[in-house]
Amino acid sequence: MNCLRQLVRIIKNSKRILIATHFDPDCDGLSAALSCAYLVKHFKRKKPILYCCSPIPSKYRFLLGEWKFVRKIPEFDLLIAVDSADLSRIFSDSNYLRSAKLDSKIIVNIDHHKSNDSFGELRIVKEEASSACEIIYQMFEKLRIKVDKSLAEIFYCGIYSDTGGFVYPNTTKESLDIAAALIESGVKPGSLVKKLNAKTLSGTLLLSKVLNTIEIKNGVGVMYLTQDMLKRSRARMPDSENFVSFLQAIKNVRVSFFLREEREGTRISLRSDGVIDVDKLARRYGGGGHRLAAGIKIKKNIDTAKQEILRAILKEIKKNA
Ligand SMILES: [Mn+2]
Repeated sequence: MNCLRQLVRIIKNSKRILIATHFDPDCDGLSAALSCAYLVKHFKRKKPILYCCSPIPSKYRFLLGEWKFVRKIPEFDLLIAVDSADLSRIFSDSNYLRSAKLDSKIIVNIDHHKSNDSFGELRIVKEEASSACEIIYQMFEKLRIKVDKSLAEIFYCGIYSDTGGFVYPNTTKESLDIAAALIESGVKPGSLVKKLNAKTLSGTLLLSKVLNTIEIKNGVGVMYLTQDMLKRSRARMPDSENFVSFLQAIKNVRVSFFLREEREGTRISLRSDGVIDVDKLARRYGGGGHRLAAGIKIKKNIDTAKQEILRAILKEIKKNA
């Protein structure tokens, strides 16, 4: 039986369905969870529960419509995990993962990360897909389920974000064909993207502080964000989600990384033009992602992390030269 028919059967046979996306959710992660909720709703009278262990950034709330996410793990028998390379991205509480509570559950893994560790009974993992939303859209297409305007907007935002507005190398004919179909379903790209990209003043002030820290060395760009900058610009961490793209857009920058000071260590976003595989590099530090875009969380301060990652990147570039 193919994966899709298996998924439909599992959905039909489950009583309590939990759809979960990763912590610090991005637009694709949220949109993938929401579109899955539409999918489940098509087959079940009872609505699924949506779960994310961190708060939903306010800039994405317009996508939620009738849905809300819970932050406490409820009772469930089926877990559909989206846009997450492994279960620790979903359940940040490692005690929960160790507690064997998941052993009795059916787990479905829908993802497009290269670093996906193949968890779950049913895996729909497509590395070549631009986004998790692209994979889920194709399910609707194959199942011939109608995509209404509000769902089309959700899909469009997810694909738009993960392709950097149809700019990154993961932009394919497939993703653009889907975008065109979504426009046919009622999406107005101009006004929708305006809503999606709307910045707060504090977020823009934060960007100016972060851009002030840019350094470029041998084709590698680096910049950072401290808790103090957040405080001084009255911004929030999610405001800095796409800052790294400013760095990677600079002429002659081949690899870039953006460090953010967190309560326990540093979070790092990496981008590459293809000269090195940043997923491979990130995995050495317990992170991962895609070949051209990846992330790391380490328990070191910004300065130490910066030196260490810069050395690792320069070494990798040299090796590939
Ligand atoms: Mn994604």
